[in-house]
Amino acid sequence: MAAAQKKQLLKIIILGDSGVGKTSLMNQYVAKKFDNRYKATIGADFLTKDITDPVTSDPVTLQLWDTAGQERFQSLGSAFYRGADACVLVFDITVQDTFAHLTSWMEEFAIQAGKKPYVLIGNKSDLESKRQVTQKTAKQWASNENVSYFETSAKDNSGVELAFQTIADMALKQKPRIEEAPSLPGLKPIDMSKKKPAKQDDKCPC
Ligand code: G3D
Ligand code: MG
Repeated sequence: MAAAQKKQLLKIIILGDSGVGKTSLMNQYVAKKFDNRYKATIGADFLTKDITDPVTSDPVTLQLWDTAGQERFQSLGSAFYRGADACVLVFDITVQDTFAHLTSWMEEFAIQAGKKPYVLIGNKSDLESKRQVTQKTAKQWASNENVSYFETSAKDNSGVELAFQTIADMALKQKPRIEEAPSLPGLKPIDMSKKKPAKQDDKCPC
């Protein structure tokens, strides 16, 4: 019988101002595998999507965490961020303020989750005539922060798959593989270099 496959779990959170399209993007990405379990205790929704690790071909479950609207008050609570492996930071290309607030979202993520990969999404690319943030400005911000920038439309499903696939790949690369998991807690490796040398005058009974 074949050995059970190891399954990696990645927690990816989606951040940005209210109305930028976070929920729409997640629904669009997950589409065919919708899981709307509501986490009443922490006030957040997550959806799951199964993908395959492009390097090992092992199965991976993406757990995509959406807010339940609390982002209006910028208080998502530590449970939302806890254990996050990566982040998708979203603004709306038609609303300048949502771009101006990116830095504070990014800083909050860094404080709460530590140094983890993230990507930047400029959403609503179908509304080109209403654009307030140029591609050049957004790309410059992303380049300064050393992150990838994607323009998407959750409405016409453009660029969505690529953006989420990219962040999943980045998160997988920085997360230890299951078979590389650290050794059992409490067991320290023995440092042989610190072992006392045998005394010269030891009487050997043999
Ligand atoms: P949020 O989860 O970030 O708060 P939502 O944002 O996903 O709830 O989206 C907010 C509004 O923007 C919704 O419209 C939604 O339909 C719209 N929207 C989301 N993504 C896009 C997009 O790519 N293009 C366009 N044109 N609209 C988008 P309503 O009218 O329901 O408030
Ligand atoms: Mg929402």
